[in-house]
Amino acid sequence: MEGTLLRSKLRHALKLAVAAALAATAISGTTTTDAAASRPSSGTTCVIVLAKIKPGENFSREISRKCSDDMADLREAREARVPLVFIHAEADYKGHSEHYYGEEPCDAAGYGWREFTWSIDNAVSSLQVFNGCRWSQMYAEVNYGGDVKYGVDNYPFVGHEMNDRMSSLIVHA
Ligand SMILES: [Ca+2]
Repeated sequence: MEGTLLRSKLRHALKLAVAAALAATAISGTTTTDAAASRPSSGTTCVIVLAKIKPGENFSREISRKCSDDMADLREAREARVPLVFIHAEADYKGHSEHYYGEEPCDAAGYGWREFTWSIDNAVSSLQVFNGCRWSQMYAEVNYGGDVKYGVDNYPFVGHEMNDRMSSLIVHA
């Protein structure tokens, strides 16, 4: 009698374990699929216009953001603005790209990204700088934290130590 009860309990425990394992698989499967689906396609470029860092702040506010597969759609957003930094999800300035423009070229205070948007966070593989934004500080964590790489000029590849890890960035003259 006790043996039967024990077997019954064991079967029940096994069923629960299998159910839990299936649920875990389903959850991780969904998460992976969603993350892959929500990444912009490799041909997509975003043009983002930034304000200068204000006194008392440590990051640049976004004034506008427009994304498209067709660069002609982005012409208006680029006009009358100064290119600052282009970051790309693949090496050699390829893949999904975020093109940051500003109201003015870089000065000593420069521009700061305290937290990359989800579409490029932990994905940057190459970086181009313009208009005096020569010096860069690339951080592995948000809010200018974690490992840092001090850069100068362009990077067709940001290096194995920072590849697909960057979450915040400062550029300045
Ligand atoms: Ca990448």
